[in-house]
Amino acid sequence: MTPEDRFPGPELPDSGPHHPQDLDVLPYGSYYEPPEPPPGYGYDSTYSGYGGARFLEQHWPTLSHPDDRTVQMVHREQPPAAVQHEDPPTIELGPPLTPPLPEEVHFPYPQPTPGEAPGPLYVVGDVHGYLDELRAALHQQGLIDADGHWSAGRSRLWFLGDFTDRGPDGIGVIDLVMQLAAEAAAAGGYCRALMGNHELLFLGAARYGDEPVQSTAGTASFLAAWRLNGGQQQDLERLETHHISWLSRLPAIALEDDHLLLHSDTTAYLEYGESIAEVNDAVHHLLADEGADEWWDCFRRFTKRFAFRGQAGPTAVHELLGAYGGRRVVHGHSPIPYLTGSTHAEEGVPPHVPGPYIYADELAIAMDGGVTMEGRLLVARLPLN
Ligand SMILES: [Mn+2]
Repeated sequence: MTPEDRFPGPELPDSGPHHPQDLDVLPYGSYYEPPEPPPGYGYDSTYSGYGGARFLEQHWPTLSHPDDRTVQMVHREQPPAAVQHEDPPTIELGPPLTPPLPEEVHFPYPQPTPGEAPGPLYVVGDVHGYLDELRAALHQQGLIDADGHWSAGRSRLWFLGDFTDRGPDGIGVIDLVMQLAAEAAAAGGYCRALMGNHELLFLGAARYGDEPVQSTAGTASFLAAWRLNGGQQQDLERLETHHISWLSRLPAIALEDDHLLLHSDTTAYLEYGESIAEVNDAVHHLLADEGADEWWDCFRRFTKRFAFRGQAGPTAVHELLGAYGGRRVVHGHSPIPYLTGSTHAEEGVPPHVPGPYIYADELAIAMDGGVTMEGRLLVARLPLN
């Protein structure tokens, strides 16, 4: 039994999906927790049974622009210092960690000269409508300026999907990513994005609404499932044709510098093709030509999670790498606090997410810092060591 097979759902109204696998990120605290955790599950040395998982501490500097409104828009409360000291330490396994990120803000980003090699590669985890947090995180990495415009020259930026739902401004997030895609291309770099399961859900809600779809566990509808999974009415009302066109053409997977980028930590991609092009073509064909039932089936498959956890995790990663290439998978979708089982540290205290989470024998990097549960919106430069 895979972890997602045991994934519980909340009590659902009759109009909603009935199958646990149909559900995405559940409300804080309602996730499946192993009834009997493996010895040392968590952060001591026996965690090596889970592949030597570790956090990569991501230190972000305090910006020195006091009049920087982009950053000042973020008003998230930080946990008290005393609590931070009690947070799980970095796993002391494998080689020592090398801080991958410089301590200073790269702003303005140095402009490359023509003929230069491809710019540095960055990835962004799930955004889920948290536009202010996204702007702040991109600015802190020097990828956008204080006005929200691309400032990273030939850098390559990949979003790992899930732009809308739960947070306040999903359409604003899509607008920003589309804008950055144009600006980056003009500067010789690029900004690209993967399709997450919430893109399928959002597009399905817009296209099929309350139309019943055949779920394996009964009748469901995209609109009901979208609302249950954090769909924001104002996003649906602001969704325009050009958004739909852009979202519908996003690739499901991509390969960059030996990193296999995908949204969900699942091997379900293999059910859509034996190569990256096959998978992406299959999804595009499905969105263009197939009906609600096929959309729903695709959404359900790309909502599975946790395939890279546990003892079978590295094998699952190798399945994907063997088919599509690359030496590591980089994914979003499953918030790091859930992957690490650190969601219930203390009542009212946000989960501690020091940075990207490396696990599955160091074959997988998790990038969803759990911004929807007061974690962190992660932007990381690859490779991580
Ligand atoms: Mn997702």
